[in-house]
Amino acid sequence: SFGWTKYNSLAEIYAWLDDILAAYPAITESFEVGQSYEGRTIRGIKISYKSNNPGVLIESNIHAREWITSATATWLINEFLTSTDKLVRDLAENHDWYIVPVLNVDGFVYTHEKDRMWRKTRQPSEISSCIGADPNRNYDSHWMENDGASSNPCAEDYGGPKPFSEPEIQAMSEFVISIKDKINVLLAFHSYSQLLLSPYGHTKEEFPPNFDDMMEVAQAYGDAVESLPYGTVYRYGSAAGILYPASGATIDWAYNEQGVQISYTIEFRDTGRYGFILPPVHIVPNAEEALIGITALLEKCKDLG
Ligand code: 0X9
Ligand code: ZN
Ligand code: ZN
Repeated sequence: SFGWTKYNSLAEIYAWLDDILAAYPAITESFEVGQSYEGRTIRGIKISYKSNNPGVLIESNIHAREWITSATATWLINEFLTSTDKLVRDLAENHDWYIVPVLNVDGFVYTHEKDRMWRKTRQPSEISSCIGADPNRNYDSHWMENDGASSNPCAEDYGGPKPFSEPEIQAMSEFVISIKDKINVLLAFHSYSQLLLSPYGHTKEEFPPNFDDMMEVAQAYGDAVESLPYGTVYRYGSAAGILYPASGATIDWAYNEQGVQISYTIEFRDTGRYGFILPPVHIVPNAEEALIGITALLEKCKDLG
């Protein structure tokens, strides 16, 4: 059964989503991003309390083994619908939320059933017996440039045979394009390392025009997380600058090609002790950090105009 004291399967998440949609029909709407390679439906939920709100898109669990991301995304959905806290209500009601809790559905099921450490999609390669591409290298933005992705189908950061070769990423790109006039913020949930990463991912020699604004926004997130009693610290910078070059990632494509001005990768807990196999006792504290961080981030965006 579904809950936040354990990690849930895709079937449990989708059944819970149906319960939530049935319980809040006036403010929620179900949407389908598309179908995965293995034929699963990639589902999402829109939460909207009123018209003309600025939109926020959350992409979660693009990497299969990063279970804390969908656990956090579902917890946020629940808070946006049920919280009685004034700050949370304001946050929920003054934005339109488009949340995709599990983008890489095939990989996610595979991590539950076969290999907990799987990262990629599950589409076979035509040139190798290795399976899957790194979905966060498959978007059509500086695709396969520099050292930001591998052309080896057996590599964990294989960019795929061509941009948007992975049906999940093709579908997500079409979904983003369909709502891009309604969103000003895109957050891509990942784990782990406790980082806020802005564009660019493909080069550390250049920085986006609004980089200073994005760093202020990131600092607001980090400061908010530090205001909680858990002692968790986030670092921030451009993805290529403080992590490593990664081309063809969601946030870079959204920023570079679709004009989404605030586009962030958030790497959740921890810093490596448990890594991807983060014990379930971390789910709620991590989600609380995400909630207060996102609140501060959006508040700062508003101040910057
Ligand atoms: O490598 C990735 O795709 C992300 N790290 S993870 O450990 N979750 O795999 C970081 C992506 C950030 N880079 C760009 N946005 N370019
Ligand atoms: Zn380029
Ligand atoms: Zn990731």
